[in-house]
Amino acid sequence: TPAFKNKLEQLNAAYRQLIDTPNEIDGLGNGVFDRYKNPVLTAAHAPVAWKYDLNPETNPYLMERFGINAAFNAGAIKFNGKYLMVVRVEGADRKSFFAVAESPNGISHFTFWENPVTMPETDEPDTNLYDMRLTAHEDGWIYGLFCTERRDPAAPAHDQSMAIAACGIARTKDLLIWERLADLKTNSPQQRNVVLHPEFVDGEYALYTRPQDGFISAGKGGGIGFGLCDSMENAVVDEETIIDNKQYHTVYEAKNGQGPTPIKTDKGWLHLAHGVRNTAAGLRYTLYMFMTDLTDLTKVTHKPAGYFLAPEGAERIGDVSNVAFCNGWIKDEDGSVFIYYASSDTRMHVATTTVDKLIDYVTNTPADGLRSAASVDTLNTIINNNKKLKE
Ligand code: M1P
Repeated sequence: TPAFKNKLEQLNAAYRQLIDTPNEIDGLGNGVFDRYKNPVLTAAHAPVAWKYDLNPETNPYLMERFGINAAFNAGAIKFNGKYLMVVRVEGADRKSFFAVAESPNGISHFTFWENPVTMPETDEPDTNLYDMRLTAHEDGWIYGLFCTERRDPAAPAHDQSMAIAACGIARTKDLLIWERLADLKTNSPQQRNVVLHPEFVDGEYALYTRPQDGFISAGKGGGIGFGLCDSMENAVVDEETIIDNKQYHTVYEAKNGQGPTPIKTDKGWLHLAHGVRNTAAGLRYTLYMFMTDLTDLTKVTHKPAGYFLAPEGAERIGDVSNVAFCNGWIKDEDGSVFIYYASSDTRMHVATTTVDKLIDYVTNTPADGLRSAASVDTLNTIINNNKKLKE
């Protein structure tokens, strides 16, 4: 019918306009990174052909048959000259799945590939999958480590929210075909935010983990752990050493988790992580950074005080408000860094910087003195040094 045709034209035009929208740096920034005016990916970026049955016979009202709720917490990698995100897409049914979106420049025109990722299941099917970290490992595979969530078999009938989170593992050469491997085994009852280090360590695979006692609460766990395993097929980490713990009265007081795969620099490994604290308004997630030693990966050599990036303005509002989360960044050949962060479990943004700036930030920003008086001392040092410049 003309009405069907007309509505479809409007839907296609709106989609095209969104994908074609350029992006630009927003404001002066803080010298460390630049934010951008537009999010790089949202639920509205889902192709029309995902949401609608386009056959007028079976969908005469041109209704959405598959609602897309959010596009967030994406892993990222540069592949064949394109900037790719493996996005956590969440449907109206609350299930997340992975889908690849690609951009020619890293800051705009992100377009989903035609089909989402078909992730093979293990013998114990996943109820929900999310938050993939991509690592191009020196063994030649691209690994995707993600959270697989299933109902806790010990949950009583009246409790339909008790869940167990574990680390799912898959590998690929082209991001199209994925080989699913066995879930990671560790000693922790719950495991999220697991990330594969890109290099072998003494011939073994090295993993950043996040042991925790409950599905939401960290309990005795909650820090960023580090462990080794001899194979990614039936991967087992017997021993986790906490390299970066949660700490009283910091932005990572309640729990923390490794973000994307660390970036190697000549000064050390750059890490981006999220820290969580509890407030009267609920959990607040911000991003922070630290650096580890080039040879001893368990040694944190530098750690600036406080957050690196916190949700701002419209970023503060979404399905789970007051959340900044990052599990993907790309280091380009020229030293530029594209940080893909999600806001409030709803949409994806980019922040750009360089490896040199991140090294400067991590090595020259004062550490947390853990007391108000120490913060005032730090501030006075800066102010008084600036006064001397005027003399
Ligand atoms: O809702 C905020 C985040 O909560 C979880 O993060 P963490 O494991 O550190 O608590 C995850 O579910 C993450 O996906 C989500 O963005």
